[in-house]
Amino acid sequence: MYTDEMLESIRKVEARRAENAAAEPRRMTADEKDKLLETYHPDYITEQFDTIKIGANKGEKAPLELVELLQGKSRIDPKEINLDRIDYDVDVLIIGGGGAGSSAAIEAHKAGANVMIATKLRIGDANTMMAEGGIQAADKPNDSPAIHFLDAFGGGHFAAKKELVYKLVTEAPEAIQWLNNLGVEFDKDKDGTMITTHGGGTSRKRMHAAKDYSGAEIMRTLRDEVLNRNIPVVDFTAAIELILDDKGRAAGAVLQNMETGDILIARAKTVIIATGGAGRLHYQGFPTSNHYGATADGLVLAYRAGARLLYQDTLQYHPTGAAFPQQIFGALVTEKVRSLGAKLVNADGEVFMHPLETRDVCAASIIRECKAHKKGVQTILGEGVWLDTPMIELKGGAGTIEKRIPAMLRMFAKYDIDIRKQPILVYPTLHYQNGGIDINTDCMSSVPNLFVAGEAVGGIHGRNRLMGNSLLDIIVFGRDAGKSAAKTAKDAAMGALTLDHVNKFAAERKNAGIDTETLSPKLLPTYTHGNPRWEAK
Ligand code: MEZ
Repeated sequence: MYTDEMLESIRKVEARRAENAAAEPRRMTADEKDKLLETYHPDYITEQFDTIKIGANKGEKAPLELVELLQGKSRIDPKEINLDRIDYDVDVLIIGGGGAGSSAAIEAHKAGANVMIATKLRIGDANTMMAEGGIQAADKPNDSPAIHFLDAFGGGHFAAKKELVYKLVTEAPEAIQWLNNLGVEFDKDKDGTMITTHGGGTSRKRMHAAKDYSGAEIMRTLRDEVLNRNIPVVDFTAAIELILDDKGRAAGAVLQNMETGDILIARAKTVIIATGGAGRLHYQGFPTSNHYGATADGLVLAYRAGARLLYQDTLQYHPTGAAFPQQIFGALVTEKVRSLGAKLVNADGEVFMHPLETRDVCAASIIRECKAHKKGVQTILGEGVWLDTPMIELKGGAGTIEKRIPAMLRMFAKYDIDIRKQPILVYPTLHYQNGGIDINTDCMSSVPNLFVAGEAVGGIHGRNRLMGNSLLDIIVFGRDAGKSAAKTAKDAAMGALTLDHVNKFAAERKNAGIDTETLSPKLLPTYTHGNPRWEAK
């Protein structure tokens, strides 16, 4: 499968493999990291950002693609929407059917609420499903939530909201037990002890995994639980605008059937946004590891309703997206590959960094190796560096790859690349939205009765998330959002439904001289448009 030039470079990698495997690359100093990030991390390319002109974050910066959507035109004309014709009437409306939405639905249902999930694709079509390497929790004797806190807070450049990190790490061990009891098949030793490994930026081994299908296994379990509880899931139905009541509280959503284009009204005492990330906006032209639905819809809906965003200007580029072959360009190569012993090496077979630096540092380091040091390997679509996977079996013994990362083995085997024998080519891929909607510890946004969970939240991870803290946050914050929303719904008063905020936002657009025609929320990536089956009317 590899080209002759690639094979020539692989020979250099092989020649140094034993020496590289034994080496312990040094960690960068804080100053070195700062300089590296400023020079090579995509978050620092100023011309890729614009100033937001309207709404709660007016005057702050965000990526160009997001600004266009945040300031976009509504898909509805409020005059044409009949808010008296209610199609769904529930206590808790959950927008999004991934891990956070499902966890929220389970807890809200357990609390006795009448709950419904609306999702523009199907339940489980979400970034949760795509997560591979694992979920963090400090539940081993040599670890503690306090140490987990320091790792996560430091890894996020001390920018996270401390109270949210506290919640994340202190509720983590219970989250693992909850998943285990629901039936997630975590990797365990013969005596039943959970196997844990390191991730980038972790000072203890606290990554719990189900091989390299961790997200899929968690999503399978959550989906079963939602379906077993007979929680209604309205699929292929997108939320295209939130509905507020006359006191400014969230009170439902305008939904649109993705096939027929029909408009439906969901009235709800509380609403939870769990719409996930934004990788399919392909910021700065990067490929993505994300699911097709990741188009920042929740941020747009909440913003138009008046909610504040936090750290909307920071994205995570996973260091190891597949750079070759082109059929899997941008697909996730889990960090677990590095946790198990594979190192990153350049075209000359030289190790150029510690493989478990935090993700932003690691991604910037790969970009520098290719762009500045010119030590990348060229492909049709760009370039990459080697992730020397055969090192894993040098360290862990024959059979480790098949046992611990079978998904990786299969993904590359389809293209005649045996990762046990040959390295793989990687380059950063757009993976995660570090920022999102600002919430308090009850998961409520600045709009009353509007809750948020999962990747749509900003502030849990500061300006950089560590591996495995996202599968964790969808469970911790998903469950808590479900509980809080159900509790609030119990004695929530609801006034008259209104879409006045949509008119107000349109007026703000006009006053700011914004006359773009871009409709938002985006719902689907640009390249699905033109396909009549998927184009929302
Ligand atoms: O948390 C993640 O993003 C994750 C587990 C990804 C991975 O490398 O597997």
